[in-house]
Amino acid sequence: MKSILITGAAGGIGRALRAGLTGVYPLLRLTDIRPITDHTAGEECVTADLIDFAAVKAFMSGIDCAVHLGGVPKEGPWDAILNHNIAGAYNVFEAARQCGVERVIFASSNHVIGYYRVGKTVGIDDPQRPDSRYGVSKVFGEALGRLYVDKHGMSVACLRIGSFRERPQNARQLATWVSPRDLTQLVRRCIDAPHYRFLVLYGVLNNTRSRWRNPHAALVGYAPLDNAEDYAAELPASASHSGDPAIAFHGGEFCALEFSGDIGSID
Ligand code: 15L
Repeated sequence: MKSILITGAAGGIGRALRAGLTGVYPLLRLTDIRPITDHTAGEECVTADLIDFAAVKAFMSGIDCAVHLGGVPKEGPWDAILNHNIAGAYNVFEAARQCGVERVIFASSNHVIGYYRVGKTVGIDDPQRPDSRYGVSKVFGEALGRLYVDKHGMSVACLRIGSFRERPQNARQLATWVSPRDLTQLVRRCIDAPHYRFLVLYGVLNNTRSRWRNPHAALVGYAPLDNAEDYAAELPASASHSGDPAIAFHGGEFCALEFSGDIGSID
């Protein structure tokens, strides 16, 4: 892979990836709805809205591997999720197909499986249980990936990213934290790995308290270096309110947002 595209490159994950990928590949094309003006040698910057298919197709031209981070990074109003995450993801996959892009790495999220109880370890074959409109948009993106692999022979990796932070900030993140250097390693492994069809990987560390099985990690050679446990002593102990959706389920606060269901009936 020689020409790499990052959508959503001005965001937090985008900036970290940019730092780790610049100079590694002959071309790194960065795109975002916000202008990026400080490009260096080997980087190209394109300001574009993912809703604009012609613009997406233009920045996709000549790319070998697209890393799709763009969109709303948390729960949001339906219009925003529909446009930026759902239509945006469609435009990225479809433009990639039309431009002959070999591989797409899709930034999915742990919120596709948010409504599993924290006592259950979740793998990649468990049915998705999104916890938000945002989570639904990531389920949609993963389904698009599967479609473009089966129908068009594309190579796709979906990364169910956990809590991307410099360091874990609360008890939940002792299970869900992913550090900038390890997420960068995961993306590089997914770019560089020899041909694969469809992978689903948790973007998480080997956290001692991890709740996610990550069988495809070994396939791409992802070997995380950090472990949230190193910070456990600095963080308050986890509360045990089984009646609080923010604590009972994998998705944390996203599960509690707008919640009006019956927590006891969620198995
Ligand atoms: C995500 O997918 C979000 O983008 C981020 O804002 C965090 O909330 C993270 O998940 C998480 O679960 O901690």
